[in-house]
Amino acid sequence: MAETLFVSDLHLDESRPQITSLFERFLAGEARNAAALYILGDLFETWIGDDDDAALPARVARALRALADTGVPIFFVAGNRDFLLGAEYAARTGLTLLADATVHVIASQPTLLMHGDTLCTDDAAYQAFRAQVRDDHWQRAFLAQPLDARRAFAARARVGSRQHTRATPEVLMDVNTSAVAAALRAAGVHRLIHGHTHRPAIHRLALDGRPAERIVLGDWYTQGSRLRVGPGGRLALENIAPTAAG
Ligand SMILES: [Mn+2]
Repeated sequence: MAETLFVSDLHLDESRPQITSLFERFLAGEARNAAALYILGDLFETWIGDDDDAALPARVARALRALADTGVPIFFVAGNRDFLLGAEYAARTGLTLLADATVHVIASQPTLLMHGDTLCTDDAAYQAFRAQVRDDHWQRAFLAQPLDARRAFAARARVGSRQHTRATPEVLMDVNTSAVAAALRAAGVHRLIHGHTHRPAIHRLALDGRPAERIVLGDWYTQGSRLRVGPGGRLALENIAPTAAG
């Protein structure tokens, strides 16, 4: 029986070609045997629109399409970097777009799937920024700008994000435990899988007197990382070593 695979926070970028290669090998290798692949946000470091004519989106589209064409379903939840990834790129690659906080039954267990940024409720500055850029009017106005202007905005946003990360206490950048409990309760489930914080772990917790789990996926800055869920629900959260060939 096939496993279900979860990844997030690859932050694919022209500056880390070896990570793009690692992801291509993952898609052409172990992902071929998966029951499904879930990408829970921040696949790309930046996303300025599906009409971006840069080389990286096209390269990644070819690799995703090759996997989709073998019949492996690929699901995508947007992250805080690639929330503008839309229907056009999904059609090109074979991705199925999911709303944040979707429940899918994984290995017989209803599982809440999120990027994770909405759980970081202690970071008020980020949540204000998020509300702005997730607004329909803001997005339409942004996407109406020429590609060069959008690239310049994305570059400024990255600098701002780095400064914010440096200036914000670690504890504020992690999930809020009340927000986690509220999300699980609202969904009526006892298992949550998310990314975003780059703090890979399997947390066991108690929710209203019942055991629950929160699985945090790892980032792909210097290596790969993925969660495997076996048909019986067994969890394996592991790194994928980069190869010297890059
Ligand atoms: Mn993120």
